[in-house]
Amino acid sequence: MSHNCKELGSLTNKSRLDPQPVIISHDGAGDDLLAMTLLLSYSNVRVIAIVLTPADSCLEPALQSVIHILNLLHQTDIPVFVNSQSVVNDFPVSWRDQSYKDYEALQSLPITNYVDIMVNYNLESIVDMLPIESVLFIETGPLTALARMLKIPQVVAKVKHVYWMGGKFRPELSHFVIPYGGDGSQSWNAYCDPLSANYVLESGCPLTMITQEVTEIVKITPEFYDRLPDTISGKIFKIIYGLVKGEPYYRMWDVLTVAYVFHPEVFQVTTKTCQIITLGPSQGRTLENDNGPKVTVVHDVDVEKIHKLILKQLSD
Ligand SMILES: [Ca+2]
Repeated sequence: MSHNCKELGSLTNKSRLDPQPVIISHDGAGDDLLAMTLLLSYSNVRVIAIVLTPADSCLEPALQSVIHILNLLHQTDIPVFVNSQSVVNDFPVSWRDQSYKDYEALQSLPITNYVDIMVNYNLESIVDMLPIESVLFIETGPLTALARMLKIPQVVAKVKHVYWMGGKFRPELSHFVIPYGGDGSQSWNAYCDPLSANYVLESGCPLTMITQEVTEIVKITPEFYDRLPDTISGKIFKIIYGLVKGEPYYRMWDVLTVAYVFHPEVFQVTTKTCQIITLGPSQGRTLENDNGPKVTVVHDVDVEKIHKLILKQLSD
């Protein structure tokens, strides 16, 4: 716990003068759009780029949703990079199609003064966006794009910390979202691209996994939904969560990942050494291994407190 608190403590102190640069990379689902929305509400960070991999989404509606939200939040100076490299194991088509419904629903929040946003299809050119300071990377999808970026020496040299929604260390606690073709021992974001996940794990970059275990205990409760504020950010949450809040399987996966970065004090973490299985039915599994790289594993959270903190943040 202390390691991460220190990390964020220094972020918070520094932020009063100089917002911490962050790159968020996501895979375009509604949950990702909300994670991005929440991140953009914090004034102590500076989002210098958004990277979109259409893994749990279809590219066109996901990209248009990102552009729509950046316009709604008047953050149109943030460049968007599209990573078109395919993943290994695709998300189910029915999940990806949800991105059309997300985009359609967002149209109920019209844009008054539309501003074009720079969309760059050459991910390697993200080096042009790198600041002098080190950068936090948040990934709420498979690690495909991040592995690509970490193959660029200038990017690796800038990584302060990587936060990833992925990893599963106690498969027996996970009773749903079993990947087809997999044995259920892995998180979706790892199963989707095990080779990239393994590349990032072995890159030597400091890595925190917001695991399947912790995300599975945070639901979108009626109390949380009803208290979403009437701010622009709150309305975006209301619209996207409004499409799924009745679904019994739905959890706060990617949003929780961003919330962890800012509120680590209400989470429980531990340190593990592990490897990632890259082949066979367990591919994507994070398996404890004494000889593997050390990672920070987020495994529990005070649900009531994190709900309150997110609601407060969206109210400001
Ligand atoms: Ca995602």
